[in-house]
Amino acid sequence: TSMMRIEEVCASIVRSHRETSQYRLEELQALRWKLFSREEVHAYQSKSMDEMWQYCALRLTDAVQYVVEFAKRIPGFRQLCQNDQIVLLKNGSMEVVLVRMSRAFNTENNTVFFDGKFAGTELFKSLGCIDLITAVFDFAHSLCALRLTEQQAALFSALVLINSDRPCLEERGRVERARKEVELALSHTLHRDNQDGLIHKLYQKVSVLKSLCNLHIEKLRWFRQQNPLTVHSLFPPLYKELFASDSDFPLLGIH
Ligand code: 4D8
Repeated sequence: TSMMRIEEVCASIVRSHRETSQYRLEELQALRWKLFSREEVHAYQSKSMDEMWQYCALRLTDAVQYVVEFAKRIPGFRQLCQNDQIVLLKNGSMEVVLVRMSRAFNTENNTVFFDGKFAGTELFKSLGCIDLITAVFDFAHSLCALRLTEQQAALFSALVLINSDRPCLEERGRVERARKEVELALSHTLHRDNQDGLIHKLYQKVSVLKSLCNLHIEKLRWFRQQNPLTVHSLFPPLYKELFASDSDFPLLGIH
């Protein structure tokens, strides 16, 4: 791979990230003072578990859709066979949402931008899985501590997605080659920024992401046991396809 190719891949991934982020970093920064009031937090806490799950599934699916769009614009992704595109998105889209969450996270008061204002963990109480929420917030906090630039965050997101270790890939070699390019682009950027040490810290984060996603799926199973009809009839099809393994909806937009 030539230097020019690496620069090209780099620029293209950064552009894709920028074009598919719902909010610009400056926008989120400017909104940091907008916190939910005590009464508003109480209103979320008073929702039924059912209602809060539905709402969060909707918000999460919205964020996932932007990640699907990001994936489609990563060099090489659209050239993979449909099976492999779906495998990568099924396994990686939630991970990228959690990487993106750190952009929307305020470490000064441990709040995240959710539904128009900044919210702490207590707002999610009625979900009944505060351990998941706390773990997700802790992760956002630790990723923020790395102080990634937008460019680094973009390349790290692509690296999380183009993972050739995912089970059930049909053309693993092609995924490996696409991944190599992303890896080169990331290490090139880090080297230029004089931050070669960061790469190890980023690779450590990958395993945390995996365990968080497993915990989310475990919680969904637990919720579905109690409210099977809610999941079946009221959750977004894309959410079910990605996280509730037994459904067979076509992944939106991948054809
Ligand atoms: O840019 O799309 O506006 C989280 C969801 C972020 C989950 C969203 C969420 C995000 C995960 C709602 C529920 C991260 C942004 C807003 C909605 C990612 C938790 C908080 C996006 C970045 C912050 C700001 C609950 C957006 C983890 C798990 C899901 C269940 C259904 C229980």
